[in-house]
Amino acid sequence: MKQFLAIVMALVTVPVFAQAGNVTVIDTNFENGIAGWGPRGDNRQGLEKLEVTTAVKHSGSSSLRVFNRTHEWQGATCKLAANAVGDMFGMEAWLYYKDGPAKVTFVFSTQKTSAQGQAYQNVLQVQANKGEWVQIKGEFTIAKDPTITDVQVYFETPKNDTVEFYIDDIKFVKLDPSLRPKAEVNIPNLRDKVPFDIGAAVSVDDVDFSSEWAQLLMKHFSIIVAGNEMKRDTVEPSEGKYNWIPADKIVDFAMNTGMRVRWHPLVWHSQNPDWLFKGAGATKAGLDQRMKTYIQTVMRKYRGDVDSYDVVNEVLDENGRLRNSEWLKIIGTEYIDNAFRYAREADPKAQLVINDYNLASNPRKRQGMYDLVKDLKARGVPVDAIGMQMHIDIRNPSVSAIKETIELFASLGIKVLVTEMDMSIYTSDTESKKTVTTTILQEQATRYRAIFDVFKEEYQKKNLDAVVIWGTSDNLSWKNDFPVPGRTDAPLLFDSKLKRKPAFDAIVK
Ligand SMILES: [Ca+2]
Repeated sequence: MKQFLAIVMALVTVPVFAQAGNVTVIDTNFENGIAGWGPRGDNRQGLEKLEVTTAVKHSGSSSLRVFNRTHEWQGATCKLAANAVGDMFGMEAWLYYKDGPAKVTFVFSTQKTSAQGQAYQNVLQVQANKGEWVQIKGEFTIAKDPTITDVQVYFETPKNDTVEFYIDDIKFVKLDPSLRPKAEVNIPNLRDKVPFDIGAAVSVDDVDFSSEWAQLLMKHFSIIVAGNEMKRDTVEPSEGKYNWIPADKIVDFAMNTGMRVRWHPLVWHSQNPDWLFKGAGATKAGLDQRMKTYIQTVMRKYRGDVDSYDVVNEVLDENGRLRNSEWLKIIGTEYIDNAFRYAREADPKAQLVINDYNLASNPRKRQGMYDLVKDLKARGVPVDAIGMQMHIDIRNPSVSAIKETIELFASLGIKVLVTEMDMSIYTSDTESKKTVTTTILQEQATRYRAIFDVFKEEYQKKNLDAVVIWGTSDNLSWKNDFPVPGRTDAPLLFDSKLKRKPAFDAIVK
């Protein structure tokens, strides 16, 4: 499943900006000039422009106008602080536009520069209505990475929109250390309370030993998988030029803490580098070679460290037929066979997984997966396990459907993994934002418990191998702002302050 970049929400329980220990690092109302704000990129053509204007304002008599944008990443940027690494920040700003589509999504992002280059992260987003000021507000952490030499904060509209926009009343504070989330110490270790290996999806920021998220991971989890850093657009941005830095950090963390590592994914239709399906190498034989080279380069590098791979990811459509991906169109149906064979050749001991979503909730897709794996097995293709992503919600699919799906797949003589579990508090892609009440959290806890009871039973029957949760704390879930911008979700076992939720208590009890 597509994972959006980490989104960090406001902590509603504390009036963040009022804390005495906070240090203001940016405070601009554009009443006295442009301060430290400027256009993004090298702006070589001088196209994008910024100016202080009195035509529109949120406060006082002026605001910052951002115009002549030719790319969606162009916006307004400012240096965060002289020494920003390892600190947590609170931010707020007001945004406005008056010409263009009825709605525009504004994104607040960071740009971190180190010797390796620049890393960009979308931190917060807000949907604006034309002609109305909207506030963007929240918190974020800059990882304690001594190689970072500069941190910029900026506002952009990265969903293919170059509208002219206005900003006013921007404030950034370095948060009082007492406000930072802390992993709870005197609670049971989740990993000791379930019989199977239990994992979590992480980002490279989480595995810094100074991070409280790292403390949480070490205490509760025995497997990690990268949410994004092991996807091909990150690993091989141009052909043959590999960027191992983020994946290495995650694998090193696991090796240093005695955790297993899963690799997600090797072959997928999404989050690929632009060159992959283009050029002279994008023929049937050429693309097959590009697939083989990638699979075997990754697996030989991490042989002995990474022990489980999503070899192919999301190869089925909602009708249970093969997805009409570039892989299928260019190579043909044998791309799946080949991917598994190349993988087995590169690392005979690794667990090779076919991973997909909606397998418990969509009977056609479940049957399609069963038929596909049965056929692969019959032809001797080395597939070891079916990965059920398990992005589910607080009502659906039923516990019995989950159990039946695991047992159906296990009847093929292979293992089942739960690879990306989370449980949205929303039951549709259109439901609007709601308050996370005790009742909702209790309902979620009851359902998590019932499903984990099935996992335990299926583990004891030797059907289920491991369970991976798609994240740690709710604020880092990809479910925030997706698929409804501005809608916050609470699908995981820990809240944004890293406190255990009723779902955690229900599982460990
Ligand atoms: Ca102003």
